Amino acid sequence: MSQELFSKLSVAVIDGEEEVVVALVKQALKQRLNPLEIIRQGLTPGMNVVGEKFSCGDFFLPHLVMAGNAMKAALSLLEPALKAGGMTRQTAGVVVLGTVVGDIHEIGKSLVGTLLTADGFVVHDLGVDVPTDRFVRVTRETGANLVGLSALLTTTMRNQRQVIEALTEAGLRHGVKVMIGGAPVSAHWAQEIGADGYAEDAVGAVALARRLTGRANAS
Ligand code: HCB
Repeated sequence: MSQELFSKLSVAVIDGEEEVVVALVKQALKQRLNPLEIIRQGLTPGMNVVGEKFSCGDFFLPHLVMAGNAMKAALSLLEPALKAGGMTRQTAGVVVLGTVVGDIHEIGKSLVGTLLTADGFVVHDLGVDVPTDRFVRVTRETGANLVGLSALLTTTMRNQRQVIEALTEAGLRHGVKVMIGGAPVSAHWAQEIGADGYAEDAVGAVALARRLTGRANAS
């Protein structure tokens, strides 16, 4: 039953049907389906198909925009449930989070922020297209112990390296861990640019954040 609903959700995301997506998410919440599974099995597979179709020229920019809007509407409906399902309430650490300069993809980054908040982290979400020096400034001002960098474009991945270098130059790198994510990014890239870790999705980002901040065994 839930599988059928997840498939419908994927199709609605692919079609960029925001109203249908919203109605289906409401239905899923009413059925008490796990919000993370709604994202994993319904919304994300739809987004992946949109990306593939865009790659091969079947879809164009408006399709990305419509799917993006549908996903954002869905996530704002799911956010209260995601936060209510938070695993712990203790303050776990302070995170500065953002999508690097030149890149306006926000959905994945925001989802990471929501789940980190739910897990007890204090999250300073700087948004998208964040200048490198802003990451440095806010890390210094907040005393953050973790920086999360998102990049969805092969052309902006290198700006993750730029932020790490700027943190080093500012003398902040020893006191802060850096985790990276985004579709073109990998564990190998994290190693290459001197990041402390890579997470494939928001659940992985929470686990990584816990590990990097010394809370690996916390419930
Ligand atoms: Co965009 N776009 N896009 N796009 N877009 C991608 C990313 C492509 C892969 C599509 C494709 O060609 N297959 C592609 C990039 C190709 C490349 O560089 N290799 C692409 C392109 C080319 C572009 C433009 C250049 C298109 C153009 O203008 N011609 C343009 C770029 C503008 C710019 O940034 N300067 C563009 C624009 C857009 C929008 C604005 C229309 C829209 C974004 C809307 C928004 O965010 N408000 C958009 C969308 C929606 C996509 C796709 C379809 C979905 C992205 C998404 O939201 N996924 C995407 C294709 C794809 O990725 N499959 C496509 C869902 C979220 C939940 O996943 O991977 O973002 P996520 O995040 C995960 C994960 O990576 C991890 O956790 C998240 C949650 O699970 N994570 C982190 C992310 N950040 C992390 C940070 C951490 O510290 C830890 C983990």
